[in-house]
Amino acid sequence: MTSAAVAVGTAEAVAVLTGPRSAPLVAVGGAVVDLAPAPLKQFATDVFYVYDKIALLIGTAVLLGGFAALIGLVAIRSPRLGYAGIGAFAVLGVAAALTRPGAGPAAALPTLIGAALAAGLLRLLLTGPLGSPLVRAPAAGTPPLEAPAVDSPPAGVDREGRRRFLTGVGFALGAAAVAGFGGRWAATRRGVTEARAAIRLPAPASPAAPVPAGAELGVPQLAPYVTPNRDFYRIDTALVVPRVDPDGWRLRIHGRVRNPITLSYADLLARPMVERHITLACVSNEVGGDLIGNARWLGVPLGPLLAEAGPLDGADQVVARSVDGWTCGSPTSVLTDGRDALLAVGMNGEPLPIVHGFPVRVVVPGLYGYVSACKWVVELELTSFADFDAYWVPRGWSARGPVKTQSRIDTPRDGRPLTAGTVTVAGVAWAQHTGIQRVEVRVDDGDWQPATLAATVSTDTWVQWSWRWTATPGTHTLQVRATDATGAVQTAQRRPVDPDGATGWHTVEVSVR
Ligand SMILES: Nc1nc2c(c(=O)[nH]1)N[C@H]1C(S)=C(S)[C@@H](COP(=O)(O)O)O[C@H]1N2
Ligand SMILES: [Mo]
Repeated sequence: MTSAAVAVGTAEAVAVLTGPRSAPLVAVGGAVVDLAPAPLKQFATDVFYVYDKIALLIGTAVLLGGFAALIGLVAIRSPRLGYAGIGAFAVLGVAAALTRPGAGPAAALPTLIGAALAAGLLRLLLTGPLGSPLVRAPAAGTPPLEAPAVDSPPAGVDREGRRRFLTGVGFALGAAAVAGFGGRWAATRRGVTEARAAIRLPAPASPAAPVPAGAELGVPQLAPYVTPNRDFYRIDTALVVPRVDPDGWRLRIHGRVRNPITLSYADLLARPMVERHITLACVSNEVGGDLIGNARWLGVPLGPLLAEAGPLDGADQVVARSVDGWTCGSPTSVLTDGRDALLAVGMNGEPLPIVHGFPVRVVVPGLYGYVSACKWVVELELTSFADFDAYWVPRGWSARGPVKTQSRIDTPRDGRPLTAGTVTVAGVAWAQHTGIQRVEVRVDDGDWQPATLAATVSTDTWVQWSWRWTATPGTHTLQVRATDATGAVQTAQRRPVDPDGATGWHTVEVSVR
């Protein structure tokens, strides 16, 4: 157990040098994430929600700890099996680290060094100067029958030995903790935060349309028209947030193109920038859920860049690849139809926050994030839908993910006690790149009542709506539905988030006194 703590702790420290994703906990955890069957992953996500990553790391640590305790017990009986156990741990860790996307041979180092130290420590504990009381060999000349029992060293004789043993163990555990947590801390602090803080983003050649005063209804509990960065939802598979240095960053546009292009961060910033409000939504957003946000993005339009690369015939999919190997695929036709599909570098007036994809990510109005919004993007590969399935597709999600028209009631909240009289019912509705024409509310299956729509800057964002209700005492059900700009009414049919986005009307129950 102590040896394993030392192994993992040391490995975490070494991983500072070889990159956080080569640390054994992260590597094994990452492999677990990628290999886990979709339903299991969905279960884990449902149960732990945003804590699933922490839970996975803790779970992996507990597993390793249990394994280590086992090695320890075995080692007392047979040191050779103990070393074999450490060897097995090393093979597992190295295999996980080396098979992570983008891993070089150096990725094996943290685990190897950690395991070597663990083996050395095991040796010390078993035979060395720490003088383990557990496997004390009978003194020469002592008849075997009088040998001390393995689990109860005789009092007095071995008290000193045991004290030294426990001190050694405590010291090793402490050092392992310092190395492990220190390594993790250094790994997350280094460099990139400073690089991000030093960036001065250029002014956009085409600035965002100012948000009209009428976009914000100012109703308490109603989601603000523009979501502050700190409140913006976060979804990704990254156990450790990738920390990409903008100086070393390159974007490769390649695959089925006439003219492959490689861009540096400086190349990107030198191109004419546009700034647009775009509402990003997650396909996993339940009806009434909050995995959606609206931000002002600064970036380079993708359409002209792709045109320069010159997609070849049949290249109907653009696969964006993240530095951590995650991929998503968007239809080439969507990225080149003139909408503001962006390689974004700025979010609400600052460089992209690290968790939202610093230094560069993709944002496409009208597509769910899992088929478009690649964070920490380093590659755009032109291919076809027939030839390549992006990350979530083999895991049961649809290859195409246009956003579905949806509406949400933000106030009153479900189950909220209200006082009879005038109650403001309000929320948001979205149909990115199509636009919302109408929002209606109904009470207890009564007639649909038209809500008032707030202003927006474009069809690429959500819109706030409100409706004044004269509430009467009793329990009531409120429902909302939206109609998009083409006249299509949001479907009542309840469908789950998989494979391509939830449908149904958001419904809340309130009791009025
Ligand atoms: N590299 C990477 N990019 C990613 C993902 C991911 O797992 N890895 N998840 C996508 C999904 S499913 C969504 S909904 C959006 C969320 O972006 P946000 O975290 O900035 O809100 O990021 C997308 N980009
Ligand atoms: Mo998502």
